Amino acid sequence: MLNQYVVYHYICPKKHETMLNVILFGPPGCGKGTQSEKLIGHYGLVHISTGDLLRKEIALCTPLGLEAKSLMDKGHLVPDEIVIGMISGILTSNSKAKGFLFDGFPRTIPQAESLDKLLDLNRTEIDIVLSIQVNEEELIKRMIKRAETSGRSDDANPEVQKKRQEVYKRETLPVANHYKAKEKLELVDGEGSIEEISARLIKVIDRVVLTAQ
Ligand code: B4P
Repeated sequence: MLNQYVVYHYICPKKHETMLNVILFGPPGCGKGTQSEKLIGHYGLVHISTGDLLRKEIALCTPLGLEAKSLMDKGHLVPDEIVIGMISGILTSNSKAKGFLFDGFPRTIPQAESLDKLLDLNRTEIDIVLSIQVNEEELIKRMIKRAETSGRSDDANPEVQKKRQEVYKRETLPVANHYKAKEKLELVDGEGSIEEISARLIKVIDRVVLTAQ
């Protein structure tokens, strides 16, 4: 019995205690991208936005970008294999990071399960999932405003925006329950000024994660 214990701890050394891995979760337009900018600066994390990564591929007209564009323009999600492949590469090439801020990922249960496995391989895990709560009327207002300046083809069309909200409810909302079952989910009010919301997010991270260390 003692030998088994020793072997287990030799093969499975402790998790990286100092890493901080955060998921920003919520519907399209809730402010994930906006708040990510604040949090990565505050905690020194590597920012992983699957939306930004896909838009870079689109700008470069890569085969992946062309496939992604046709789906994103209709309000659909990009296939899990593509997105998981992108994340896996970034985790590997940032193995010395202080932690990661996942923005817009995972968006489906298979993506969440793959992320958990990838982090486990790197002897780390998700510390906290911050679910940004914004009512639908406010979301629509923000998206209309963003469409005026973003140049994003998926922002311009109200039908596409509606589709994205439907896809969110059907495919992405279950991800919240996945992390709720692991006691990682925290709901945060996403209405008010950008600074007020950042302060709320930081307060929750500090309370839940840093005091637990
Ligand atoms: P994303 O790029 O993730 O975009 P988003 O969900 O629309 O926006 P976000 O929540 O970041 O809102 P933002 O801060 O901009 O995804 C785009 C598409 O890529 C998806 O539809 C999908 O097709 C594809 N995709 C991405 N990840 C994928 C994945 N994992 N799997 C499959 N497909 C994937 O805020 C919105 C607006 O509100 C901004 O204009 C901002 O200025 C404003 N705002 C923010 N906070 C505010 C506040 N407090 N008050 C007033 N306005 C505010």
